[in-house]
Amino acid sequence: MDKIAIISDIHGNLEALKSVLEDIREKNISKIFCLGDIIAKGTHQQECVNLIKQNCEAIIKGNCDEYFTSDIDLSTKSKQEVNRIAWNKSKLTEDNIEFLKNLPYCYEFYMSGRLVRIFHATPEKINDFVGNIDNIDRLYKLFLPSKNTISNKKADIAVYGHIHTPFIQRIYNRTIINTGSVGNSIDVFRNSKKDGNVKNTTVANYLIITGILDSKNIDEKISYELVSIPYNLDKELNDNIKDNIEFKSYEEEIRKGKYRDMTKIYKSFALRGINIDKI
Ligand SMILES: [Mn+2]
Repeated sequence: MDKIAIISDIHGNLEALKSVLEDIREKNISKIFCLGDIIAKGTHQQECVNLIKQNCEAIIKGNCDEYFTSDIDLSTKSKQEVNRIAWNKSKLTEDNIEFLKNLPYCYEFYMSGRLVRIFHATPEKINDFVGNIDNIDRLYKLFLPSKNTISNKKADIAVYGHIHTPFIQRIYNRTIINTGSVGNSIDVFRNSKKDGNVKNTTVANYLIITGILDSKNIDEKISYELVSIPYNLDKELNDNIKDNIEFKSYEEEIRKGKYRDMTKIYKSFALRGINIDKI
C-alpha cells in the first residue's frame, strides 16, 4: 500500500510545519502534497516556503500566496492593510515571491481507482469558503471540473484546505476531505457553553490517504486518516512577539483557535441561511 500526506495552510508557522514533517518521516509516507497558503500571518514565511519546496511532490497555490505576491493597487487599501501587505512581502525573497506566483491551481491523480482532485478552496475560486456544515449544493460543487482543473471529469475524492478545520464527508458516492491547517488551526463554530477542550483544535492537522497510488482499480482498499500533532506553540509565539505586526490576533488564533474576523464568517453563512453561534 502507498501512503501519501496532504498538508495545507502552513501560514508561516515553522514549529507546526517541523512537527508535521517529522511525523510524516516516521510514518514511511512516500509523497507529500501541499495545498497552499504557506505564507501570511506567521513570521517564518521564508523558512516554510523553503521546507515545502524541499519536501513536496506537488504544491498548489492558496489565496494568500496569490494575494501577497501580486501587484496590489495600494491606493484602494487602508493604512492598516498597506502595512500588512508590506510586512508580509518583507518576509520573502524575490525568488520565493516568483515561485509562489507561478504555482498551479490544481493537481489530480488516481488512488485505488478513485480520481483525487486537490485544490486550495474550490475548483472555481481560490478564496471561497465552503464550511463543514455548508449546504449540499455547495459541497457537491467541490467535485465538479472547472476552467482551472486538469481534467474535465468529476472527482471521486475532492481534497481542499482553506477553512482550517479538518473533516471528511460522503455525498453522492463521492468523498470530500478537508485536510485542516498545519499552522493556523481554528474552529469557527464556537460557544462558551458548548466548547470542548481547545487542544482538540490548536494542533497541527494534516491528512494521510493509504491506497494504491496511480491504480485505476476501484476494488483496491483505501483509507483516510486525519492526523493531529501537538507542536511547540510557545516557541513559535515567542519568535513572533516582537516582530509580528498583528501579534494579538495571531496569538488568539494560535492559542485559542479563534478566527480573527468572525464578522466575515457570520456574514458569509447568513447569506446562505445558516446561523451559527456568536462567540
Ligand atoms: Mn486560504
